[in-house]
Amino acid sequence: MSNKPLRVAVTGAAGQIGYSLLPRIAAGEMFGADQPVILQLLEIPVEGPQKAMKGVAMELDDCAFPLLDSMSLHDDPNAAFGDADWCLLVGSKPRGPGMERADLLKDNGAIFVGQGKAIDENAADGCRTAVVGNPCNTNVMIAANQAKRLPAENFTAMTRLDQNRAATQLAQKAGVQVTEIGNLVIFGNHSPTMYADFQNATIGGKPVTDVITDEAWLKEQFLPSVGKRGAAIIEARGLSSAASAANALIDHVRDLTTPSDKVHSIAIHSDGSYGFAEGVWASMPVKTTAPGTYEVVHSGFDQNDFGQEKIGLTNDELVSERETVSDMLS
Ligand code: NAX
Repeated sequence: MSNKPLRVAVTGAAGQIGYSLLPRIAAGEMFGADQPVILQLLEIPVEGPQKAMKGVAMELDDCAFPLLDSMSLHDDPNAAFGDADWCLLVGSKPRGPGMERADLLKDNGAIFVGQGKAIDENAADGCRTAVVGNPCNTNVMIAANQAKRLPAENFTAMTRLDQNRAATQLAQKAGVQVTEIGNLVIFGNHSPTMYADFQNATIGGKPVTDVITDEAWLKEQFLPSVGKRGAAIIEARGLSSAASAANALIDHVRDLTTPSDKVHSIAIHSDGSYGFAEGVWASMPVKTTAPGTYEVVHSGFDQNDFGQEKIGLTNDELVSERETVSDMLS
């Protein structure tokens, strides 16, 4: 094993996504079977989460993962992001009962101001950051805005869980394996306004709309069901998605570090493609051109009036989130 270990910082290490995610990173599922990793774990400076993070680290030790070079545990983002090649920002404050979305945006925004600064000052040159903590599109914008040393393109947010959810729902409706679903992309915000673009997706190489001819189901059941799947999981499990979210982050980073023609959904710094406002972080189709580097895919995703309207709505929400946190952007 001759590769130099990658330094991977993970926030929210004692949380439920962290518990599903960390063993899979240490097992090589994110960065490859010949890539050792150093895990730099961050939790809030509070006794309970710090103690729980130690317990997670003990379990990782007990797995004796050959690829886990070492671990360090932190309560300070400056130390946790030191020389990090990847920062996986999972931890954030959950929405409490009666809390307005604007309050959630501002409370979490403050976390991502601090973490963006800490990444700017401490992470490796070329560090890539992926944000999971919600509201992830706006949180990543805030962090990137603080980290001027690094290009905005190095900051992404996760919509892969939404893509995976949508793929399975289409496959189940059509009665085929999920591997038959192609060209399926999420546009916009990781929120119920997202648009799972079934009109350009394929099933067994044919347009979805040729295989699933029930347009009312696609528009009135499929789309809301993908957008509200997180709430349905909470209703069923009493807890939010964790194993599927960790799995989606594995997919997100693995596909972003593996150059190929495969199209996947990630929320990126908008250059105005697909009509998104410049400078918001919007999910759209990309393909990976070099490890950690992507380009927006333009062909194959033409939008009719319905698609344009949906993209317009999710863009409006992203713009309004940006306005809510404007005092955190310089
Ligand atoms: P948990 O509440 O189980 O864990 C979050 C952990 O983050 C806690 O241990 C907490 O102490 C820690 N934390 C909070 N602020 C921190 C900070 N400033 N620095 C370091 N650690 C901090 O939540 P979990 O289920 O793991 O979910 C984590 C985040 O993922 C939430 O914001 C959640 O909304 C978001 N999700 C995003 C998804 C996506 O598709 N983008 C889907 C799944 C998930 O809902």
